[in-house]
Amino acid sequence: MTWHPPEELITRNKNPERGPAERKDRKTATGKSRILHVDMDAFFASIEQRDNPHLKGKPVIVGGPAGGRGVAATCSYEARQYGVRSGMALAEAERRCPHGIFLKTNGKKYTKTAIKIVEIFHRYTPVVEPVSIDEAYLDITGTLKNYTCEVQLARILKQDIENILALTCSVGIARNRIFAKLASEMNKPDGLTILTDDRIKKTVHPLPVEKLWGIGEKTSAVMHTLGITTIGELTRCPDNVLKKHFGSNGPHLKQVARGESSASVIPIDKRPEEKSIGHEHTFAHDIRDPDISPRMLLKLSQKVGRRMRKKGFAGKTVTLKLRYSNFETHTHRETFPDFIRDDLKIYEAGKMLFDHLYQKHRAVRLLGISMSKLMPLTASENGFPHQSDLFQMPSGMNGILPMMDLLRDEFGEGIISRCGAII
Ligand code: TTP
Ligand code: MG
Repeated sequence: MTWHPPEELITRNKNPERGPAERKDRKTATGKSRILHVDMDAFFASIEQRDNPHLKGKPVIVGGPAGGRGVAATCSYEARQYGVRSGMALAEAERRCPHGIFLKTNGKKYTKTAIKIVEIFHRYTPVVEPVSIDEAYLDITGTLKNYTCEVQLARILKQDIENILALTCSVGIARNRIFAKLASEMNKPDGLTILTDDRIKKTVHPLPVEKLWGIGEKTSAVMHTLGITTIGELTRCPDNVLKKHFGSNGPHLKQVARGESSASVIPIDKRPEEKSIGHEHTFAHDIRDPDISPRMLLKLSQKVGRRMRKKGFAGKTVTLKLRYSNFETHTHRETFPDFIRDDLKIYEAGKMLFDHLYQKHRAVRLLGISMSKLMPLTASENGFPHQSDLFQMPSGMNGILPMMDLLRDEFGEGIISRCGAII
C-alpha cells in the first residue's frame, strides 16, 4: 500500500537551517539498499515533557523520584548538559543536577506511544523492524520510488511523527543497517543524516572503532594494541593480521567497517521465530459444563500473555482453536486495531471468538488460544531493559501483571492466578 504524503508535508521545512544541508545531500546513497534507522530523542523524557508542558526546556530525569535508589532510565537533553546519563544512579544524577525534575517511569504510556510510532513507520514501507521501544530499521528500497529521494521521505516521516505525536526523532539513512544506525546517532536530537557512499570516508572512517557494531570492549582493547583506533584504520588493516588476532571474525569486522554488511531488515511478521505465541489444552474428559471452557480460556490467556511479556511482544491477531469430542476442529481469528498483550485483553478477544464459534451443548475436547502479528516492544540487546525494568513502578492493572510474572518466575506458575481461571 502506498501512502501519498499531503502536499503541505512535502513543502514545509520547519527549520530553515536544514534546507541547504539537505539540498547538498539530495543525491541518493549509492548501493542497492536504502535503509533508514529511526531513534526517538530522549524518548521517555520527551513524552513527559510533551504531556506536562511546564517541563519543556527543563532538566527532566525519568527513573524514579529524587532520593530513590534506582537508576535513570533516561533524561531530557537539558539534563544531559549537567552530565546526567541513562543508567546513572538517581543519587548521582541528583548530585550533578540538583534542580532536576525526577519522575517515575510510566511504562504503559511509553508503550502506547511506541506502538503508534511503528504504525506511522508502516506508512512508508511494510519492511519495518523495531529493535527496541524507540528505534526501528526501515527498508525503504521498494517504496522510495514514491518520493523524490530518501531525504524527502525521511523529512515527511519526521514531520508525521511530530504532527501526530508531538515528538522528535533522529533518522539515519545509509546502504545498510549498521551505517544507518551510525548516521542516526550523528546529529541527535532531531537529526537527519544521510551517509552517501562518497561521504563514508569523511564521516565514518574517523569514528572510534568501538562505535562499530560487533566490536566490544575486549576486541577494541586488542585492536588498540595493533594501532587500530578508528573505523578507517580497521578498513586498512591487512586480513592476515586480523585473522591472526580475531580468527575469521577479524576479516568479517573489516568488511563491516567497509560497509559490506548485508544484514537485512526483517519485518515483524516475517521473523523466522515467534510468528505466533499460543497455548492449548486437551481436557482429560470432554467438557459440557458451559462454565469450564471460559475458565480454561482465561487460564490459557494468562499463559499467552505471560510469554508475550517475557519475550517483549505485543500482538494484533487472536486465534481461537476449538475441538469437539468427535475431533471436529474449528479455528477462528480476528485482527484488532491495537496491539495487545494483557491477559485480560487476550481473554476478552478469545472469549468473543469462542462465543461466536461454540455450538451450545456440544462436548469440548480441546481449547487453544494464540496471538500473531507480533511486534517486539523491547529487546535486551543494545542495552535496552527487559520488560520488568520498564514497568518498574507498578500501578493499576499495568503494575499487577509484571508483579504476577515475577511471582511466577520466583515460585512457579501455580503461585498466582485470577480467580476466574481456577478450574
Ligand atoms: P535510548 O534511545 O537509548 O535513549 P533516549 O531515547 O532516551 O535518548 P536518545 O535521544 O539518546 O536516543 O532509549 C530509549 C528509551 O529506553 C529511553 O527513553 C529510556 C529507555 N531506557 C531505559 O529504560 N534504560 C536504559 O538503560 C536505556 C539506555 C534506555
Ligand atoms: Mg532514543
